Amino acid sequence: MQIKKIETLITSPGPNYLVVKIITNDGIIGYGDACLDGRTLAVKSVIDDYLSDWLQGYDVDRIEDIWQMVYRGTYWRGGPVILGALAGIDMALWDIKAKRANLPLYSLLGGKSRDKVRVYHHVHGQTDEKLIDRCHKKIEEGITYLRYSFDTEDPFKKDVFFKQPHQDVELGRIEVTDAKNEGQWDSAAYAEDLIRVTRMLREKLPPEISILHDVHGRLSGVEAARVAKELEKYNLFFLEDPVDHMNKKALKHIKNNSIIPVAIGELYNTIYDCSELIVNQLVDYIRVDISHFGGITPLVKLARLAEVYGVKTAFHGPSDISPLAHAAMLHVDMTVPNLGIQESVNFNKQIMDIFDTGYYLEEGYLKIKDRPGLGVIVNEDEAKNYPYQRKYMPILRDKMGALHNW
Ligand code: KDG
Ligand code: MG
Repeated sequence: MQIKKIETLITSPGPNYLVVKIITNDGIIGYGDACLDGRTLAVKSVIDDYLSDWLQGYDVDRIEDIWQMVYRGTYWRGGPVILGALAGIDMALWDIKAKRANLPLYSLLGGKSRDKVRVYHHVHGQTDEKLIDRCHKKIEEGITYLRYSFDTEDPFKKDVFFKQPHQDVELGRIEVTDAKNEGQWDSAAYAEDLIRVTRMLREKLPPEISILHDVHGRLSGVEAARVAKELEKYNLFFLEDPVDHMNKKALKHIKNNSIIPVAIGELYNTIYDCSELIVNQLVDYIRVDISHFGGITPLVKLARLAEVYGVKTAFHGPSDISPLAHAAMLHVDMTVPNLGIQESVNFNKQIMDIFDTGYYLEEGYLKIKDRPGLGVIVNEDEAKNYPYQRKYMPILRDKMGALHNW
């Protein structure tokens, strides 16, 4: 069976979602997710202008070979744009393979290691009261793992707030429509507030509720090591991206100075970018993003490598990747023995009307319906109602006006 056609479609029922559609010569359709927040059109161009003609006629069964061809055969390797395009194609090919076998994808990956997958959701509060309130709402929904974020008031200037732009995606999108609207940042104030808010949450929430925080690469090595040491006593499930993902040596500093579980990964694009962290056990949870990492094929390889070194998975699952990506990760989560947790979101109604997900949330766990393939039904007519919207990623600047990680 051969690839007859590769198409892309963009739908924007909130975030811009880029969907890859592969049609085989005998009419089977596979879908994949190639979303890349803020660079959607660049990924679309790689697929439409470089890959779709080239891959026409290839045997759909040869997923690994097609993956190697696109990754190594094109000579210029790496980066989220190319790996995003490859992810969409890889997911669509796995969708086809499992549909042909009339099996849910996890069955081809080794079968179930568990019946359901534990998830964490985001909670954000501009004030302590709002944050606690939001936590209670989530706990009522059955969510027991909460990733918190908060606004920090400038200690020197009343009514100026340092906002964490990766905040609770259910309450507001990350992208901005005005790129010139830049935010302010002060790491010292944030670090103190992080310690204070964590203490407050631990005091006010029941002890069985797990809390975790995403630093989003905003601290330096020494700042992060100090914070990690302070937070040790509050029993965090993990501290995510405590430093910039390329500052790998700083993770050693953090590990040498605290026993806090560390999670990192959403900005790595290949296994070659992060395998040393696993092998040297500088990370406890590896949390790459399937849509920026080349799809299911490398995700499974990474999970297997992590298993050997006792590292768990906690794949990146924000709302800026579509339910197709969430479903694909869930199939991997179902099968790997070393699942830690899955980041997840409640998608809004417009998104759910386009993507009939094939999975559902029940008492804080995701469960999968045993549909063939990824199990997601894509309503293309509905998708057309939401055309592409131009959006940018946020920008933060420190008090001297220099750019800061957000
Ligand atoms: O588009 C960027 C988001 O995917 C990212 O900021 C979300 O850090 C994030 C997370 O852990 O969900
Ligand atoms: Mg993150």
